[in-house]
Amino acid sequence: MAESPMTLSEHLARQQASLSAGSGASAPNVATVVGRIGRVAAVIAQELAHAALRDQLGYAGGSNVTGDQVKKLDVWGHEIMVAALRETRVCAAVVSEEAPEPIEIEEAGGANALVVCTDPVDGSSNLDVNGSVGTIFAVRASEGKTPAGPAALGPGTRQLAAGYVMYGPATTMVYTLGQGTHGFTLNPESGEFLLTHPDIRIPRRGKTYGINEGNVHSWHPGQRAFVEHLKTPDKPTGRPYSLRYSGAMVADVHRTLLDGGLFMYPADWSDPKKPKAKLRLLYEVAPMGMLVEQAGGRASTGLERVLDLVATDYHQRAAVILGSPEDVAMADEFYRR
Ligand code: FDP
Repeated sequence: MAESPMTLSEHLARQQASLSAGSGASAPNVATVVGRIGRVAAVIAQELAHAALRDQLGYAGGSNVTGDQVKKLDVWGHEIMVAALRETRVCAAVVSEEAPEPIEIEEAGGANALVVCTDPVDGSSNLDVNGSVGTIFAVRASEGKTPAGPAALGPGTRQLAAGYVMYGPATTMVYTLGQGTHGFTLNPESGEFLLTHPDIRIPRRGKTYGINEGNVHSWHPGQRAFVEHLKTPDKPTGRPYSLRYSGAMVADVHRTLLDGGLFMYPADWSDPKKPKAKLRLLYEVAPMGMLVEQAGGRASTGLERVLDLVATDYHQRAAVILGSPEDVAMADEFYRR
């Protein structure tokens, strides 16, 4: 009989053991937080499946700090995520898309406490059309600071863990503790995540690109020339690439991780002195950057490595081009020309 797949908790325990053997004093806490996010994700998946039946779709009224109109499920997802992280007693602050300032958790503290940056329900414009949405998170060390929120700032290389959950036909959780990128599928009967995609390796090159091409008028000239290049037929290099775009970052990054190619959300260069990006650095771009790099891919803004970007604001925005290493390198080259 085939061996039963490893559960998320078993996998986290192994990862934690090998981290603790090195310099990972906060490793047990990181594993606790990631495991807890897995449990919340199972509850979110349930709620999403029933949302239309419970009048949970649609807008809550008002907009969040980054100007997006807030949906009822955004608010609900934020509340349940913060409550769950509070229960871990090792998370000292939460930076959430739905809160202007970090939420400080006084019960947790100490040298090995953590800060979690999260977008609890990302891609929420897909909610009302029953499209895929996700949860994105990153874990950083609190550095013993009080308040702990400011420890979320700084470069993405400081992330101790990153991950996402994709609520699609199946619920998938993908995480990294800096030792490879691993994917799990939720067994809805047991409520447990099981290892289905161990050590994901992104293909060196892909065949697809994902981008909101309606914004072509505002792109950097290098971005425009690059997408034109991807669309120009050339059999030996596998062009034209096919366009795949769902409008939910998690779903688009998940496809890119597994199949290769590119997910891009470039900045608006209408005013070249002030390029404006859309996606948020702390709880969208930087965590995805870590996951993709840990799978052998690359994540860039076109001009620099995503993980080197220094966050100085909780809701800072950043451009992103991520995916297969050779494809992202080619994008960077177009930006340099
Ligand atoms: P949404 O606005 O629906 O929350 O986080 C922002 C995000 O979704 C990403 O998930 C997604 O990749 C992107 O915005 C889609 O933006 P466009 O609608 O501008 O293409």
